[in-house]
Amino acid sequence: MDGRDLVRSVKAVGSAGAAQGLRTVRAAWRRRRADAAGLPPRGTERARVPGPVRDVRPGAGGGVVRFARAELRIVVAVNGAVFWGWDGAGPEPSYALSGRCPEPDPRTRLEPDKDGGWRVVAERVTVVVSRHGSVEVLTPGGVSLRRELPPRWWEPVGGGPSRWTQRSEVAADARFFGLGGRASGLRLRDGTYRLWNTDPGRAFGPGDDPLYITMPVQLVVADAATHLVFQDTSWDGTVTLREGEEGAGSGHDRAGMCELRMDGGPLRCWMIVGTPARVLHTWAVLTGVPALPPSWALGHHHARWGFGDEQEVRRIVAGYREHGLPLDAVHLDIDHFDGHQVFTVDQDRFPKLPALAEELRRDGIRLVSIVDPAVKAEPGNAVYDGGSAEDAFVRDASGQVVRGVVWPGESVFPDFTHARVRAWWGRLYEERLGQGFAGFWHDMNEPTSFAAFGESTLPRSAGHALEGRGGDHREAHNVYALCMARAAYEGLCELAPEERPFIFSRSGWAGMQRYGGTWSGDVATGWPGLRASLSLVMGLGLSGVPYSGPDVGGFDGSPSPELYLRWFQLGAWLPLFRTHASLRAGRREPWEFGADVLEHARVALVERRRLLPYFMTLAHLARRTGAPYVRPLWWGAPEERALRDCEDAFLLGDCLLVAPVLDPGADRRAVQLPRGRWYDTVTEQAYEGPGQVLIDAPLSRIPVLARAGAVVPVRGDDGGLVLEVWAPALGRTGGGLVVPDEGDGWEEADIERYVTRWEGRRVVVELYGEDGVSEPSRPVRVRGLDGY
Ligand code: NBV
Repeated sequence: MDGRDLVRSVKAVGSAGAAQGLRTVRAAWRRRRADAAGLPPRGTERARVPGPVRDVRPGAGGGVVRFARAELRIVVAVNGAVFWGWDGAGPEPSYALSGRCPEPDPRTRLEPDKDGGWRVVAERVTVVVSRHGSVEVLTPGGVSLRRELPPRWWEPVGGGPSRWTQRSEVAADARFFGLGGRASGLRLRDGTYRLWNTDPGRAFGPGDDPLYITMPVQLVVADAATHLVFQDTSWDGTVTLREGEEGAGSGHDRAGMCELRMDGGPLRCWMIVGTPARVLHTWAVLTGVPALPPSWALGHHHARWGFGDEQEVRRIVAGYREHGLPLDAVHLDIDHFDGHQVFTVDQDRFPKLPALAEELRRDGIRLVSIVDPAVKAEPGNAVYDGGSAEDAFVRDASGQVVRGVVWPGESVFPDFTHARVRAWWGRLYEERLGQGFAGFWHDMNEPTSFAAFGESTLPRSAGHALEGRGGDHREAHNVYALCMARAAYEGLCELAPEERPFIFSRSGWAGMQRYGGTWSGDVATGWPGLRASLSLVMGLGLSGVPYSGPDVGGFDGSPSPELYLRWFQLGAWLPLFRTHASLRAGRREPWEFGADVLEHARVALVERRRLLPYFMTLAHLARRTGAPYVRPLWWGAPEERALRDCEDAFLLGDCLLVAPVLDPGADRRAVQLPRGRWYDTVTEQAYEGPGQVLIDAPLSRIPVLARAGAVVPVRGDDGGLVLEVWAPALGRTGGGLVVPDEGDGWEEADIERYVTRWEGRRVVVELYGEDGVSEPSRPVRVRGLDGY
C-alpha cells in the first residue's frame, strides 16, 4: 500500500462509514490474494517480430501473407472497410461487431509489390505489406494515410497471453480524435491514454484519464482523407499519441505517431477511409446502428442523488410546473432503493411508486430508474437468491463467487458475458416496469467495486464465460457494461415490445450505441468541468456513441449562478439534457439561482422543446447514417485546418452551429465559422464564413447560428410541426431532412426531403418525394430575409 492508497483508505473509512470502510479494506486484500493465486507471474518473456516474408495465399477480399514467425490476414470488405489480423486473428468473435461480418469484396486483388512485399488493391484503398511486416494504407491516388510498423510481441516462455506493441505513423498534418470519452479535449493532445474503463472515484476534470468509457477507436483527420482505426481488443492497454509537425515547405515534415501497447488479446484491426460522414456511417454498419431514444428522452430530464422521498419528487415537479418550465423525465437514484439494493424500493419513503409514476405520466413526465450491477450478497435478497440459483455471479479462479463492496455493502457481480445470465438479468426489469419506470440509467458498471487500495474493480483473475470461450476479467472488464446494456435492452424488448427501450450507461465499449447512450459521469463542478463535458460528448460521438450529455451544473459542489446557467445553456443543445448532482451537492433546480437565471433557463428550456422535432430528426439520422447529432466544426470540411483545432463550438446536425460560453465573465465570444453564410438565430444577423466573428453572448443566451438554406423542423404553437427555413444565400439553394416522429414505438417514420431556393424575390421550399416535387403540407416560416 503506498501513501496515496493509505489516504484513500482512510477517506473511505471516514466518508462511507466505518463498517463500509473496513469492508473496502478487506475487499482490497481479497482482491490482491485472488490475483496472486489466480494469475501466475509472467516470468521470462521472449520477444518476437514477424521476420522476413515467406509466401502468400490469396483469399477472398485479400489473402494471408506468411512471415517467418507470424502470419497476417487481410480482408477488404464490400463496404470498403479493411480488416487485418495477425497470427490467425479473424474479425470474429467480437463484442464490438453488430452481427455478421461484412462480406469480402471479390474485386480485391493481391499482387506482388516492390522489394519482396505484397499489396492488396481495392476500390477505395491500397494496402501495402512490406517484406518485414509493416502495413501501409494508401488512398487510390497513392497518398499514405497510415503506416503500421511490424508489430512486436512478448510471449511468456511458460505460456499465457502475449503482450504486444504496434507503432504507426500518420501524416504530419493529422489530428487525433475519439478513444471513447476523454475529458482533456476533443482534439487528443500528445500523451498517453489508457484503455481500461475506470471510475475515477471522485468528480473528475480535464486532467483525469482514463474515465468510464475507453475504446481503441481513433478518428484521424488529415488533408488526404479521414480514417477510423479500431484495434478490436478489449484488454488493458495504452495509446500514446504524438501529433506530427510540418516543416513549412522545407520538406522536413515529422510524421504523427501512435503507439499501442496491449497486455494481451488478438492483434487485429479495422480501418475505414473516407470523409468523416462516410467513415462514421461504415462504423455504424460494422458495430451497429445507434438505438433510437423514445421522443420524451430528447426533452429535459431532472435527476438528483437524494430526492429522499416521494414528496420531494412532487415538490420538484411542482416547481417546474409553477415556474412554467418544461420537464419530460425525473430520475430516481440509489436512495430510492431499499438499503441501496438494486431492483427494490424503499417502501417507507416511496410507498406508492406506481401511483407517483402514473401521476407524472399524466403530466407527460417519465420516471427513469438507476440500475447498478452489484447485488447485495445476502440470502433473502431476491436478486441474490435468484442469481445464485442461476449460477449468475462471477467466480474467481478457485471457483468461489467473487465478493466486492458497493453501495449495498458486500456484493456479487453478474457475469454479463454469459447469454443465460443476460437473459436472467433482462427479466429483472419487469419489477422496474411494474413500478412505473420508463427508462434505465446504468451506473457503477466499469464495474466498480470499492477498494481501500489497488484498483476499484474486480480481480483480474476473476473468471468470465465470454460467450462460452472462457477467460478472465483482463479480457471481460472493458466489455462488462456493454454486455449489461445488451442484457437490459434485450430484456426490455421482450417485456415491453411496443416501446423502444431507453437505456443510458456510464461505462461501455465499442458498439454500446446499439443499446443506448451514456452521460458524462461525475464531472466536477467548475469551468474546467463544463469544458470537459463538451469534449466528452463530441469525442463519444466520433467514437460512434451519439447520445450523451453531462450532469448540468456539475456533479459535486455548488455552481455559481453564472456557471449553472452556462452549463444549462450548453446542455439544452446536447442530446441528453439532464440536470443532476450528488447527494452532498447544492441545488440544481433553475429557480434556486435567482430570478435572472430562472428567466434565462426558461428560455433555453422552451427553445429545447420547440426544437424537439429537430432533435428527433437527428436521432433518426444518427440511426440511419451513424452521424452524431453533435459534430465538430470540421465535420463537413476536414480539409479546413483551422477548424480541426476548434473545440469550443459544434455543429448540431447540418443546420445549426452552437457556440456555448465556457468562460466566466463573458458577454460575447469569438466564433469560428465554416464556409458559407450563417445567421444568428436570435438577431437574424448574417455572417460569412470561413473566418472568425465576435458574437454577443449576454447571460440571456449563447450564440446559435443557422446555416443559410437550412430547413429546421420545430414545434409550432399548436404542437404541430413547422418548417423553419433560413434564407439561402442569393443564387444558392439549400435544404434539409425531416423525420416526423413523436412517439416511443417502432414504426418507421418516412424521411421528408426539402429543397429551398430563391424564386425571384421569394424563398420557396419544395418537398422532393418519390412521386416528384410538391409543396410542403406543413406550415413554413422563412427567416433571415433582412438584408435581401
Ligand atoms: O448513484 C449515485 C451516483 C450517481 O448519482 C452518479 O450519477 C454516478 O455517476 N453514483 C455515480 C455513485 C456514487 C458516486 C460517488
